[in-house]
Amino acid sequence: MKRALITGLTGQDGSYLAEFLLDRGYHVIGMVRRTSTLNFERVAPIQDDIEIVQGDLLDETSLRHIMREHRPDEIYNLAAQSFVQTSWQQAVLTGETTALGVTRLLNAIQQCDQDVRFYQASSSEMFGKVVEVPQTENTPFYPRSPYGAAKVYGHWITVNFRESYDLHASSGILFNHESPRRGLEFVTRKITYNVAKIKHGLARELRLGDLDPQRDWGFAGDYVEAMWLMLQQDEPDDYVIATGETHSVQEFCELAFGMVGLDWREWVVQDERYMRPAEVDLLIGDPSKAATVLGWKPRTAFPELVAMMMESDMELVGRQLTRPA
Ligand code: NAP
Ligand code: F7E
Repeated sequence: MKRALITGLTGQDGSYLAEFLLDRGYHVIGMVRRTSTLNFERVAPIQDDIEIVQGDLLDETSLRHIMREHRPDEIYNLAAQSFVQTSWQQAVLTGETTALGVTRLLNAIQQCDQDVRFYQASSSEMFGKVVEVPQTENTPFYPRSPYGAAKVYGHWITVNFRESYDLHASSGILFNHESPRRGLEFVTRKITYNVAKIKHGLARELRLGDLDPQRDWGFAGDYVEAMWLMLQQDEPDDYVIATGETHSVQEFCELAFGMVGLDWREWVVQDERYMRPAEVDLLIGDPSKAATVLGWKPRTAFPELVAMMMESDMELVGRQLTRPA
């Protein structure tokens, strides 16, 4: 039985990846950090099938301990301070976790078991103010936030450890991927959850920032398969994972409101508080290397993704309404 360690188990991607690996017969070890209240909501249905271990990307000793005690064959480093907006307010913490955290984990691997296969969750935010359209594995980086800058560091330290120590370390440059399990602060889920509240009469408006940015949005459930495929290759490498389509925040609003018979223009209010000091205007990835080498293709089209999230949030808000006081 193969053993996989997932950092960031409690996040959106961690939960989908854990399900994916359990289905393939893996022993899944999920790293979680200590919190005063449990936040296992996303993994609740599979919690008993996973070995949960405590560790923190800020604490290298905890990572070495996990390596020695649990001897994983594959490590998926999904843990990060992942919210771009917060990265301006907490730039140092973002760097400690999202950048140096990768080095701490790679150090632990290098010292404990160099045969481990390692996946780093890199991001399209590294392309930032894009210098090429569409973006490929060879497009130069131009990050536009402390988060983007931290991910660039995490990406290059992964490449460096691969080249320095011959580690099987791969980096997936994933474009935005969403799901009903997306955090409520990210724009897609903020939209679908609030549209559901408006439709149920629980909210009167939706306050958003810039409606013009365009993103290449895919479904998280499709993207975790690509992470796994990267670690099954004979040679480690870097791959862009994307749909090859781009849509604006406004288009997302139009679709989501339209799905429940509402006109977005009557409900959306623009609010300075959600504008960013520097914006990423346009992201669109070219996933052809992943298609050719990994045989990976996205399965969920954009309207399907919006519909999946809308249906889930309509049901969730409906349940909240009918719950006895
Ligand atoms: P997410 O939902 O924000 O999950 C982040 C996870 O990291 C959570 O489990 C969180 O734990 C954990 N974490 C944060 N700080 C930690 C620390 N110091 N030590 C250990 N764990 C820590 O993110 P996601 O959307 O699943 O994304 C997964 C990864 O892919 C992240 O690295 C993200 O930056 C990257 N990425 C995401 C996208 C996307 O569109 N989703 C695209 C490209 C790259 P708590 O639950 O305790 O907070
Ligand atoms: O913003 C605009 C905002 O926060 C998308 C993370 O998973 O994907 C994610 O980063 C766009 C931006 O995601 C609001 O300005 C407008 O242009 O959903 P988001 P993100 O910043 O693209 C990348 C690939 C990652 O790696 C990250 O970890 O939407 N926008 N109004 C808004 N965004 C938010 N959050 N809230 C608004 O009210």
